[in-house]
Order: sequence, then C-alpha cells, then structure tokens
Amino acid sequence: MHAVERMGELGRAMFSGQWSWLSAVILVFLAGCGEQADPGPTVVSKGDSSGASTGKPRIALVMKSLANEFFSTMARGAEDYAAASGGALELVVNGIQDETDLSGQVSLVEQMIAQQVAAIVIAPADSQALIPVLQRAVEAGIVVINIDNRLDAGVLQSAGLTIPFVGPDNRSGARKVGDYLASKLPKAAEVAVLEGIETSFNGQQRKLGFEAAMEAAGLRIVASQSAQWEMSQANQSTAAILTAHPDVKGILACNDSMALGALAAVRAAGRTDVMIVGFDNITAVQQAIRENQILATADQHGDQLAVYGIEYALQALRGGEVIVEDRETAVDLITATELSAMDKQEKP
Ligand code: ALL
Repeated sequence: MHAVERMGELGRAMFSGQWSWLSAVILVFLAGCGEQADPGPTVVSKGDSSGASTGKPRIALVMKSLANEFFSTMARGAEDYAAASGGALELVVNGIQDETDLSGQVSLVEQMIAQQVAAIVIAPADSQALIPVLQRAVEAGIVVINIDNRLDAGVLQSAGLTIPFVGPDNRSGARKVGDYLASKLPKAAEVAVLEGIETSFNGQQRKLGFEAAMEAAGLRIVASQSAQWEMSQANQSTAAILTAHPDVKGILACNDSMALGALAAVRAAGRTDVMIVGFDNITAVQQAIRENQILATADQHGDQLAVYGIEYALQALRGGEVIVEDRETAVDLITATELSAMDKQEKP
C-alpha cells in the first residue's frame, strides 16, 4: 500500500503539492494538542520488492520521514525517472514515519537485503547508526549508494567500507542562507539556530555554515539546539527561545520543517520582528517566502538527488564497476527574488 493512502487528508494534501504553510502551522498545533492526523505505518514501502524476477534490476530507494515534503519530492523525482527509463529498472520506494525512527530505517534495509534487491540508494537518518546494516548489504553483494546525508567517514573507514556519496555541500548552502539573513539584520543582533538530528552529518555541516555566516557578520548566536528536523519540536524550542531571549531577531533553521515550526511560534508570540530562514525549498516555505513570513531557504534539488543515486547504482550494476567517487550536487539560495523570477517563467 502506498504511504499516501495511509496518511489521511493532510498527507494527501502534502503529496499532491497543495501543502500550504497554513496547513503546516495547523499540523504543529495538532501535534501540540496530541491530536495528530492518522500516523499511518511506521515503515512504508511502495513497489513489488519481493516479486518474481523480472530480469530488470530492482533498486530500493530508502528515505527518511515521508511526513517531510522533501522526501515526497525526492520519491516523485525517482518515480518519474523510473517511468521515463522505459522499464530499465524496477524501483522500490521506502521511507519511515518520523525523523527519529532509526530502527525503522535499519529494519527497512534488512528487508531489502532479505528481498535481494540489486541496489540500495539510501538517505540515512543517522550518519553512524546505519553503517552496520549497510555493511551487511554490501557483504550480500548489493550495490549501496549514499545520498543526501553523508555517512560518517571515520566509521566507514574502520569498517573497511567505501560507499559513494551523492549530495550537496551543506555547509556552503547554509553559509549562503546565513549570509543573506545577516545582510538584513544590524550588526550584533541576536539570533538562534535550530539544529537537525545531532548525529546527522548534513545537519552538523549546516550548523557550521550558519555559524560561519554569523561570525563573519558579527551577529550573536544566543541559543543553538536540536529540534530533530521536526516541525512540532521546532515550534516548542522556538517558543522557549523567544521567552528566554526576547531580543532574538533571527532564527536559522537547518531544514524547512523546523522553519515552519519556528514560524508558528513566532506568530503565536505576536512577534513580527523575527526573521526566519530554512533549508530545502519545500512548497510550504516557498509560499511563506512569497508572503514575507520566511526570508529565505536553500534549494538542494531533492527531486534530483535520488535520481543521481539511481544512475550511479545502474552504472555500477551494468559495468560491474566499483564506484568510489563522490558526486557533489548543487545547492542554491532561494529568496523572494528567485521565487518571483520562477513564477514569471511559469506564467509568462
Ligand atoms: C535531510 C535533508 C533535508 C531534510 C532532513 C530531515 O537529510 O537534507 O534537509 O529536511 O533530512 O530528515
């Protein structure tokens, strides 16, 4: 059963692209009231990964939280690619229910090993915790490609593993977003950082990029804490930060879900003087940028990330070659200016 079929109205709206920042804010409040939309399964998958061999390579895309639009966009990009490939591959799309469900992701990889897929393209929920199960996949002869969040280089090395990585330079992406925020605030202004899951390499890199931008501009980070990539946690953290540091004028969120959670808290506090930035360029944040509610985000082209990983996997499967080279993908600053240019292109 497709994840969308199990996620209720809100999930359908998100997957169909009608997800507005307003629905995001509503979700924060629903979560806060303990009245969440149908949570659906912990582990979801799409595709016949156990079916009889069709002669085509079966490639499993293993993602993180399907409640995050970033990953539904990624899934769509992969599915479009598979459909356009004229049946060159069989795609199995998997994801977990929430950002912190590490054991759910480990068990997804175990299922893919048991089902003898040819390749696993994975966005790991944690840079270290997934390595042992991925090692088992490699030992089972499965091609493994790491996308989006880089696996820990030291742990890979001590396991004797080489897994190619496809993804952006998160530090420089965050630096661009941070520089833009800094250009809008006076020197010495107070800001706060909402971090991703602390053991995620991409979250760590984004934090470093934000810090470098703040330092260069002379802005003061007065609070920095993990909100686990989650909207509702970001909502709570931001509310607490605004109370403890009423002079905070900027929130740098390491992803867009947290930027939306921060936005709900800023509005609930009746504040109109706090600028928020995020990272991902999801549609709800694009809308909030157009409405001057959020200042900027970074586009890391989520729809292409899995595609590049699948291409890498196919290359390895066809040629039997061992791919060791990483592939760096683009990351671009998105502000109201970029969005209005994009809107004009779409509607000339
Ligand atoms: C990261 C992605 C996105 C996303 C986050 C939450 O790996 O790059 O920024 O929002 O995961 O799972």
